[in-house]
Amino acid sequence: MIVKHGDPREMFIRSSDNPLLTAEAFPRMVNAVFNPGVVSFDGLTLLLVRVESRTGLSSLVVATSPNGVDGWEIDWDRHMQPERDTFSEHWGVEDPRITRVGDQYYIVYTGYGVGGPMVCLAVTEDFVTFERRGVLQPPEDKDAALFPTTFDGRWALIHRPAPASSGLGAHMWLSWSPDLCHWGDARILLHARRGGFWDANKIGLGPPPLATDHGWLICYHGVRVTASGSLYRLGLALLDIGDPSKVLMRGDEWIFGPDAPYERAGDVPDVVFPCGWLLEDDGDTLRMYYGAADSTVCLATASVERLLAHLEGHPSGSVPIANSSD
Ligand code: BMA
Repeated sequence: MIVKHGDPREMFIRSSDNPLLTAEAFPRMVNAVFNPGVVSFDGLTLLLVRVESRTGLSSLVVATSPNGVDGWEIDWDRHMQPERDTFSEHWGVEDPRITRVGDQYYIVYTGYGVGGPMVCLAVTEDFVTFERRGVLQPPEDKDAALFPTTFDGRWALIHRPAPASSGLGAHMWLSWSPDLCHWGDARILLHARRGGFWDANKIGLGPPPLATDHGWLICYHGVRVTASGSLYRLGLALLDIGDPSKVLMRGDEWIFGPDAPYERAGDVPDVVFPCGWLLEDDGDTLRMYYGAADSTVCLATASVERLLAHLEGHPSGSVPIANSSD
């Protein structure tokens, strides 16, 4: 059963089975399990879960369920361990976003190297072996995912470089590549807003973009820094289906934020952090999997139609807002 938490007008409804996965459910003693990528695989919902061990370093472990809600099996043998002798994964692998391309799954993840976090790619067909394809964007850069199609022969990557000068803000960028190896033509896709906004100063992509009849639906996190820590909340935007560098709409308000006890307390309190979502066969029900408070794996469900209607109904929804900064 799915029940809400908080206001009934919320668009994302939390699962009553939350948290779906906790560290205690894992076969080895680990510190935390969170921020999973998700795909439908072999008739099952497959999560690639970020597992933080008691060293503090993370790896990615497969968990599957027949219905995406309960009956989870944790497959410790299907495990993407960091290649600790490489410069890009010395301190672990984190936050996978998975894009299916034909029979292959492109996993864009954060490699935590001695130079800082960077955007890396691994490809798998079976979630048993993971072929490293290297670094897509150097440090500091994270919160990245590929689109499932090319555009005029070029791959598009959304990512979030963090400039050394923090006054510049951390924005979402779009970069292009003919071969998934050489990247360029980089420009800002969505600016972090400024001032009192919930998404002022620092934003980053959540799950990979979702194709809809109206465009690519984007969910992103915004970070509000408060006197007692950072608040991670989620907002929506829509990109042109043929040219994702065109931002068609962006909501002014956050649409999901920490509210339930398991989101408000944990290793990092007040964090909801999705890296994957899955559209059900009805073409409308969207299951969003997210890390709660950097501690557990949770699920919230929404109607795509309602999310799009929310964007349409917003003041900023009717005007192009690329390059908007206030
Ligand atoms: C971000 C990422 C996430 C994490 C979040 C909140 O920068 O590192 O992995 O969930 O911070 O701590």
